[in-house]
Amino acid sequence: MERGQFPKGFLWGASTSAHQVEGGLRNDWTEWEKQNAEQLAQEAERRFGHLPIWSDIKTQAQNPQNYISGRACDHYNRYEEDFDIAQSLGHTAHRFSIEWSRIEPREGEFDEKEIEHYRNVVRALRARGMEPFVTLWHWTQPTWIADIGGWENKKTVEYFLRFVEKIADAYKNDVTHFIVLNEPNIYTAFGFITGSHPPGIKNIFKAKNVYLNLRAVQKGSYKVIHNGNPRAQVGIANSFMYFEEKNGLFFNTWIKNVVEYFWNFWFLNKIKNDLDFIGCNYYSRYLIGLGNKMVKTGDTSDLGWEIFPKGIYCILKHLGKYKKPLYVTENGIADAQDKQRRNFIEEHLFWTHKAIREGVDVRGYFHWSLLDNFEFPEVRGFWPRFGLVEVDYETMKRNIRPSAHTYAKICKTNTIDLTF
Ligand code: IFM
Repeated sequence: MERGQFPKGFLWGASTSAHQVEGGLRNDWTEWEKQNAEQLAQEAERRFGHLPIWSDIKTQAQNPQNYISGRACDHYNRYEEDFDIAQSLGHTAHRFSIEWSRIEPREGEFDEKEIEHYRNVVRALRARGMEPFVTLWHWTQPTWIADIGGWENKKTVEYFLRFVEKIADAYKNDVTHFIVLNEPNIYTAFGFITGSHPPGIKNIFKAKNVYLNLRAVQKGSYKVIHNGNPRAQVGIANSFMYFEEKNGLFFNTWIKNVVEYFWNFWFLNKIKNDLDFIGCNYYSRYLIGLGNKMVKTGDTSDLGWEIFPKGIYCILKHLGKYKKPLYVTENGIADAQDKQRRNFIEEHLFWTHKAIREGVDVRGYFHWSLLDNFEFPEVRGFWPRFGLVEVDYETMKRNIRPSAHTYAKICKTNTIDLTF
């Protein structure tokens, strides 16, 4: 069996975000969830009825409680137990987000206890030999920010930069890797164009303003963090989709190129001079264009997303042209039965390794996610199971899935099987 070696010091880990795992939050999303849970439960069949697993998820998806993040995984109280598991699985890094609404629950009032909490989180990781990757914004805002119009309001840029300054200063001796924004493209598209998640607006002009304000904070944060912490490495975790035309129609190729540019590269091109590294979140391929598709499509996840491992290679190769260190900051699959996750991991890492062999500077891989969690894009709720570790939401018991052991072998040996 031929095994491929990853570069020395390659970081292996998993990602989470505060709203999805911590529990006990009060922010703009928790308020929106309370107001919309009933309706989301009523719409479940329209949204998810086409999925092959519909009969398994129907009861949960039609229950309003599914749409309330509530206790989530209680990770806020159980992070040490969760990091013990990650350590036992050979992880050498971990990505998590700091929740702005905890740090600054009211305008200008910074909660020192919460700052201390995240300092303890960072130290708990370091004590277990894991490098912390700290995301500063994973879509949620304090309610007072929502009250002034959220990201539509330029004032939010100012407030966010003040929060970043506070964080950069508080953790200047503890944190090196900061990810300012998570997936500004997904947040803006679902929050302000399709309206399928908070704040639930459908207005392309507002979307444009939000996107520009997010661009301003990504660039501004780079300076703010470096001022306080010259050693810091500052990046972004963007959603990159692999787009392909449905068939060879000229129009389809043209529209595919336009969509690809605006989704994958427009934001990145605007901020590229204010980045130390690029984080790539990759999940699936999307076919674009008119007419019947002529390309063969593969298996799908519980969410109906096509599994297309080669896409990660194509995207990493393209990102290599930016000549910055790259990290795969998210890659994973909703797979409650854990039947596909093992192959998913091995195949995506096979293609990642190929990109590295061909000279692309990829320095780490973070699986999404360490734990099952509240799947909040488009408020899908608790039924999609993305975790290496299963969470029983009644007892909060953690159960390591078999695929997590496959991934652990890769992490511990820093190699993958090239002949599977
Ligand atoms: O759960 C999300 C995460 O919050 C952002 N990236 C995609 C994941 C899966 O949908």
